[in-house]
Formats: sequence, C-alpha cells, structure tokens
Amino acid sequence: MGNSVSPSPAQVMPYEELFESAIEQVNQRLSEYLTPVAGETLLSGDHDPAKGLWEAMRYSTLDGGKRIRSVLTLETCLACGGSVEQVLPTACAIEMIHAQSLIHDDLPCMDNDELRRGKPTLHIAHGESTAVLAGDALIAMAFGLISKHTPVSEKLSPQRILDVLTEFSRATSVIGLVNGQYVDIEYEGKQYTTDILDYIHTYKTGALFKFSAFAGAKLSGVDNTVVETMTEFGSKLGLAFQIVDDVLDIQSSTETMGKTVGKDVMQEKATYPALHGVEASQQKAQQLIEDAIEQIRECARQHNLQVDSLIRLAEFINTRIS
Ligand code: GRG
Repeated sequence: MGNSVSPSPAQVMPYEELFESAIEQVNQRLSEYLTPVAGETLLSGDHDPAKGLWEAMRYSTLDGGKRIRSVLTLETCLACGGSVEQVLPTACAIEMIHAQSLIHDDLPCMDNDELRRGKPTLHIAHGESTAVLAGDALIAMAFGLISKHTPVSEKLSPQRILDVLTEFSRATSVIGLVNGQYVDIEYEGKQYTTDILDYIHTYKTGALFKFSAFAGAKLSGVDNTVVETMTEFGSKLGLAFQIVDDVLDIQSSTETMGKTVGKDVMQEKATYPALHGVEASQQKAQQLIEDAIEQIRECARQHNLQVDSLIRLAEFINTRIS
C-alpha cells in the first residue's frame, strides 16, 4: 500500500527488529504458560492423555503471528511509565484470545479456512473437536493468567487488575469479538450500510486493539485521563488495522499473508473496499492513523510521556504488507 504517514528514519527498520525484545518476551512467557505443570493433572508428562490438547494449543499460539496486540500492550505500558513485568501476563492473555479467535474463525462452521500463519489451520492439522476444545481452553486460561500472575504493588492495586479483567470480559464477548463475528457472518451476502460495517470492524477487530492499549495504560498505574487517551488510540489503530486487512485481502497474495486471500469477495463479506473502494479505504486508514498519532503526541506533551515506539507501531499498521 505504501501509505506512509510521516516518513522517519526509524521507519526503515522492519517491525520485527523494532519490537524484537517485546516479541521475544511475549513468545517466551507464552511458551511457559502453555507448558503443563507437572503433577497438576491426574496423569501427567508422557502419561497425560490430554497431551494432544496441549500440542494443539501450542500449535496455534506459539508458532507465528505478528504479536501486534501484545506489542501494543507492552509498549503502551512502557510509554506510560510502567514495567514489562506489570503487563506481560495480560499481553500473553491477549495473544491467547487472539489465537483462539483465529482457531474458531477458521472452523468449517465459520470462515472455513485451511491455511493460517503459513500452515494448515488447527482443525485440519488436529481435527475439529480438538480445535474447538483448544480454543475453549485458551479463553478460560487467558483470564486466569491475568489474575494469577499480575504483580500487585503500590502503583498497581488489586482494583486496577479487576478493572482490566472486567474490560477483558467485555472486549471478548458481547461488546467485542463475539458480537463482531456474529454480525460479520450474519451479513455475508446481504446488503449493508456504513453503520453495519463500522459495527463489525469496531467489535470484531477494534475491541481487542482497544483493550490492548487500555490494559497497557491501566496496568502502568497512570492517571485515568491518560488511560482514556491511550484507549482511544488503540481503538483507532484497531479500525485502521482491519481496513488495511481488507485491502490486503484484495491486493496481497496467499503466500505473503500466510492465509487465503480473496475470500472476502468470494464470501461476499461486508468490507471497506467493497463498500467504498480501495483508494477511499486506504485514505480512511491513513486518516485514522494520523489522528491516533496526533492524539498521543498531544498527550505526550501534556504528561511528559515517551511515545516514539507507539508512533512507530501506528505507522507500521498503515504500511504493513502482511
Ligand atoms: C473471543 C470468546 C471469543 C470468541 C471469538 C471467532 C471469533 C469469536 C472472532 C473472530 C474475530 C476475527 C477473526 C477477527 C479478525 C481479526 C484479524 C484482522 C486477524 C488477523 O490478525 P493478525 O494479522 O494475525 O494480527 P497474526 O497471525 O499476525 O497474529
């Protein structure tokens, strides 16, 4: 697409290098969380009859994925003066929910896809019932990680952690992924308005980005005014991300994306390019990113925050090719 918002020297550095440390920390911690604790179940280790379930959860969560939502959470927390430890369990929980949403989205009863992150989807590789159950386990586990592993401190009260859990529940359910996905499927092959399109994108994709930024700010211990600005920033990034995704579904290749492209047209999905055309979609995504960047620049000036990484992340969303 090449819709660069404000070209800067750092932008030539690829996303994976810019956020290498955050991505590595998330991957390492995710792997730890997705390793069964010895002795916790009736039969464990080589005798564990549910070994295949763990393998399935690891297959879809650990191998691949840009980690953009968890990077957003970590970088927001750092920008607001927090530490990685304060937020890493929540960042991992977000990746688990994201992985689960992809597993279930790929099922034959939903988008019916056979390729994800460059390899067979979970139901193709491990069977449909395992894919449903691995997704179920990831959802339930995600909530427990936040409550069990987030360290309480003077800056990070139990109430803040409860607020994060409440918002996580909302963002993943009926003002989030589930209702977005429901309406997305409901409107396949039907007439839709801009309001319906915004509804789908705001919830199906926007809600988890919004939550990612919210959680990063909230768990840093920063004031609520900053939390609100960061939450709006995440929301705009999420909407832009989905619009860019819809454009890439038309302009990119299955090889580059690691998932089947061209499906939106085939399944007559409600998308920005289908309703407004590719050019207007690119302009809309660019506008959202510009607004988001301006908003956090202003917030950074007022509250003396360091937001360069967040700006780089926002720019990546608009220039990504996969
Ligand atoms: C969360 C309880 C619960 C249920 C999930 C199936 C479902 C309900 C929601 C599906 C939502 C969905 C598939 C949204 C699409 C979001 C999107 C653009 C995904 C691609 O994200 P990337 O590009 O993927 O970040 P990688 O592979 O890089 O992680």
